[in-house]
Parts: sequence; structure tokens; C-alpha cells
Amino acid sequence: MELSGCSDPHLHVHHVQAGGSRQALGLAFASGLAATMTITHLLKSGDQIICMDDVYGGTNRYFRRVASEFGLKISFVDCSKIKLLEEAITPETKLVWIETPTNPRLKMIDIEACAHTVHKHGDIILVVDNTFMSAYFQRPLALGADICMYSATKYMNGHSDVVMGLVSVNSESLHDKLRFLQNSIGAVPSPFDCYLCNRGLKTLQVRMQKHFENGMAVAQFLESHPLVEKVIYPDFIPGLPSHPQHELAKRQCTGCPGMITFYIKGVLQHAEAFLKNLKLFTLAESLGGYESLAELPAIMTHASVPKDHRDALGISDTLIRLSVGLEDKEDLLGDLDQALKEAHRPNAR
Ligand code: P1T
Repeated sequence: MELSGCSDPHLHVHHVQAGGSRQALGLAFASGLAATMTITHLLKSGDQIICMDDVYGGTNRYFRRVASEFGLKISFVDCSKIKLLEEAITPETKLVWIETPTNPRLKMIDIEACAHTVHKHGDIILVVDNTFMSAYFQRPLALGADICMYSATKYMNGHSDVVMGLVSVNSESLHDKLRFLQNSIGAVPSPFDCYLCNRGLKTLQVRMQKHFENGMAVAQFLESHPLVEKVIYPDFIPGLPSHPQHELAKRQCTGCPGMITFYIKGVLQHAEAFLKNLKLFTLAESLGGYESLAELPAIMTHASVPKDHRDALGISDTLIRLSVGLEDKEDLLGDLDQALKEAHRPNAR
């Protein structure tokens, strides 16, 4: 993938599909959310959006509190259960929005099965937010999605110094509609951000391999840690039974990023003490950069999701999300170990 025409904010993204045979058409946006908003403008008042129930908190907030004000109907559905998706589709459904793996619960969704179900019903657009996997590990268009979207702020740029969104499509007419909307709305990135993102994309392959390696090491370490309740990682590790859908992960993706969520033993105070005591991991939102980050979705990235919705998804006060970076593996494990022990030290909180 290459961003071209950096002096022109209406960028083309040339995205070579898996196998290298087909070129997708792409557009770059001012942010991931700017891409989301522009895609949503394809719809009109009265149309229905079906959105995966577990998505980035900002996507949930945008659909629920902004798009709905413009007359769009929003339904949150667990699309990892294809039957539920099928049942939710109505004649008004015009867009199905999924993330896989989801943010933050890392549920996997079968993209091919979703595309099959959605396209049976006519002109519904299937969007896959591919932010977590990046173009390196997962190719949604090749699996039948209509739009592949990225917050390039994360892995695609990888250096935590750009805010940008990317979209790729196979259809020229869809591309032209999105390009018109992008131009009309003004949701364009700056030339300098395009320059930086191009720089980041050049090392996507080596970065993703290292995120994969470090992520697996951290998942394995946490899995066996006595102060950890449960680890969620769509693993590729034989014998690590942490994810119920790892067969799907193996079929659909060629690797895993450094995103791990886990439940720390104890209560909110233990989670807070753990985060406070981390030295190498930085307490921050965002993800996918070279540096390791940790956060508490319930009060940070997903605080805007209503509490009953969070509870139903299992986004509890002890659910911690890690974005494992490119640092030395042993340093990362050492930091997690000392912070877990510190959080559980009597009188430490
Ligand atoms: O931050 P922005 O470039 O606007 O992208 C929004 C976005 C879209 N999709 C996914 C899956 C995301 O994770 C995000 C942004 N997420 C965070 C900032 C976060 O910490 O989860």
C-alpha cells in the first residue's frame, strides 16, 4: 500500500490485494472517525445501520449520538453470531459495520460469512474496520467486504505521530461516491501527515511481525500468571486455549497484532494500581504504535458506551487492554510481572 500525491489532499491509496492481482482504490482521511463519518454519509435518513455490539467506543458514540440525530436507525448486534445478524436485517438496512477482532473484547467475526449473509439481501454495504489487524494480517476486500476502513493512526502509521483514516474499495462507483463526499465534507488529511504515514507504511511488515512475536509472548506469560483471571487473545499458539475462536483467526488472518485484553484478579483498585505501577508500558488510549500502552476501557476508550451495554459485553472495571509494542520481550514481561505483584501487595493501593 502506498499513499500517493502528497501535495493533493484528495489522496489515492493504491492497495494491492492478497495475491497481488487486483488493485483496490483508496482514499485517505483526516482521522479514522472522519472516514467513519464519510462512509455514513452514503446513507439517508430512515436507513438502518447494523453495528457490531463491541466496537471502538468512539464509533459507538458516533452512531448512537450523532448519526442517529440525522434520522439513521442504529442497531448494535453481536455479528460474531451470523444468525443474529441475519435476524437483525430489515428492508431499511443499508450498512453493516464490523470490526474484527473487536475493540476491546477481541471477538472475531467471520468476514466471509458476514459478506455472504449481507449480500443475500441486496444493496447492503459491508464495512470492515481493519484497524487492529492492519493490511498486513487481514484482507477484508478479498473476503467479500465492500469497504475496508482503517484508523491509520494505529498500526498502519505505527509511530504514534499521525492521526489519519484510510478506506479501500474494489468498486469504482463506491470509490467515486466516497471521493465526492470526502471532498464535499472536507475530511481530508494534511500533506505532512500523508508524508509521515507513507514513511510508516514502509516498515509495516517488520513492525507487524514483531508485534505478533511480542504479543504472543505477553499472552502466554499472562495466561500462566497467578494474578490474572483470564486472557483474551485470538491466539495462534498451539495449546493456549485462551480464545474460543482461534480456528477462525487461523483461517481469516495470517497473524495477530499486539492487542491483548485480560482481566486482572481483584477489583477496580487492583486494576488502577497495576496501571499506576507500570514503568515501560505507558498509561494511554490509542494503540498500534512502536511503544507499549495500557489502558482501562471502562473508564477510558469505552467510557462513552452506556454502562449496561458495557456490562453486557464484559467491559468491566478489571478488564485491561494492552497494545504491545516493539520493545525487548523480556523487559515487557518483567514490567507486567512487577506491576501485577505491586497491585496485589498488601497495603499497596
Ligand atoms: O482515532 P481515529 O483515527 O479517529 O480512529 C478511530 C478508531 C476507529 N476504529 C478503531 C478500531 C479504533 O480503535 C479507533 C480509535 N481507537 C482508539 C483511540 C483506542 O484507543 O481504541
